[in-house]
Amino acid sequence: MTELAAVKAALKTQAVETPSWAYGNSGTRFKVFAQQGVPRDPYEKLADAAQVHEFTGVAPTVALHIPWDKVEDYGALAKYAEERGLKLGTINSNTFQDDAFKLGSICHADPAVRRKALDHLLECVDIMDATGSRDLKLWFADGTNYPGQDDIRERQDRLAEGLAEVYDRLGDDQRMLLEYKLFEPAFYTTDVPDWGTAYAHCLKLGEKAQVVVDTGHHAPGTNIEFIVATLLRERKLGGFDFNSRFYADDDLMVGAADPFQLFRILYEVSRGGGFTAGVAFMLDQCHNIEAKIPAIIRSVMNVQEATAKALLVDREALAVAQREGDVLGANAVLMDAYNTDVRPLLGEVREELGLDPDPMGAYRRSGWAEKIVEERVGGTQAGWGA
Ligand code: AOS
Ligand code: ZN
Ligand code: ZN
Repeated sequence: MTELAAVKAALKTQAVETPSWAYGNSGTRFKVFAQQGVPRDPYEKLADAAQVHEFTGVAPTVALHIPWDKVEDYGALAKYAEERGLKLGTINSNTFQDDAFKLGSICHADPAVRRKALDHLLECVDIMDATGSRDLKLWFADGTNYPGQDDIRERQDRLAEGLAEVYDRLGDDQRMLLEYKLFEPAFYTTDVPDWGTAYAHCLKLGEKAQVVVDTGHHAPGTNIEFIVATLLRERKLGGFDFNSRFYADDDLMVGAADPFQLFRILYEVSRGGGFTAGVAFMLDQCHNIEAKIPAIIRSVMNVQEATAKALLVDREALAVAQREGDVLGANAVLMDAYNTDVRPLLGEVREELGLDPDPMGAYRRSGWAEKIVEERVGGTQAGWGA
């Protein structure tokens, strides 16, 4: 049987990185339903992120997005974060909102546009130096909408050339995390559409280049846990952008649409040593109709619950059943863990961390939501849907 103390210890050291953009107003291309009290600048995003970490105890870092979180003094921003128990996390580049990038950024046919995109990526690495961030996350909206629009192969050559230049700029302790996405905003080809393309480029670049699995970036029905197991086995899983989807890249609260899939993914992470192998567990979500901070707290709790269930799988019994070809027995071992109500266990973990066992209720009782509405008038967020 799984040693409960070890499970609790793993749950206490788990870290989920929250995205700065999830605290601000964002939405879909159809509408951003602005909410009162949202952050007006990166500092207020960090103040909100500190609430998530205060009540969950496992959200100590915040991913930044450049230019949405550009500031004059990153040292001051890092200090502000540390004073609230946080650290600045992954730096997310943005080569998808400048008019020049309409036909692509580092895959663009025009070398001048590629240079502009690369200069932005190199600026992001400069910011990593200033914030002490380990990871640069690269998601490229680059692609085409019509057959014949551009040369598929040449775009891969341009991509490889650009990635190599950024890779060479990275410091010894820095990484680039290349994120793939099946489609959107390009609708015919996307230049990094799947795990195989991302993996092939990262393999050529070297060990500081790793793949990011965004759980909303696959065709419906894709077996994501197979991709996770394979990338872990190849030591090329840099991290996750966790969210939920019903149909596309919906960016809903992780675990809300398919908690069983999240459990299967995290089982493969636990099976492949992913909780200790430098895998970044990031959220990448946009909360358009639900209150932001509670939605992020819920997301963190969903990751915790799926992790707890994954860690409770009786590996010895599973291995025996698998070796014996006991199909129903092996499945039952996994389902027993998945069907375990881990909320009491997580309540104990939180109490042992000196936290309220009910993070959501504790946040609601804290009065923070009312405070920020009163203090922050005219919240805005340059970013999704802005
Ligand atoms: C876009 O769909 C991708 O999920 C990106 O990872 C993400 O939204 C972006 O990094 C935000 O900056
Ligand atoms: Zn993402
Ligand atoms: Zn996405």
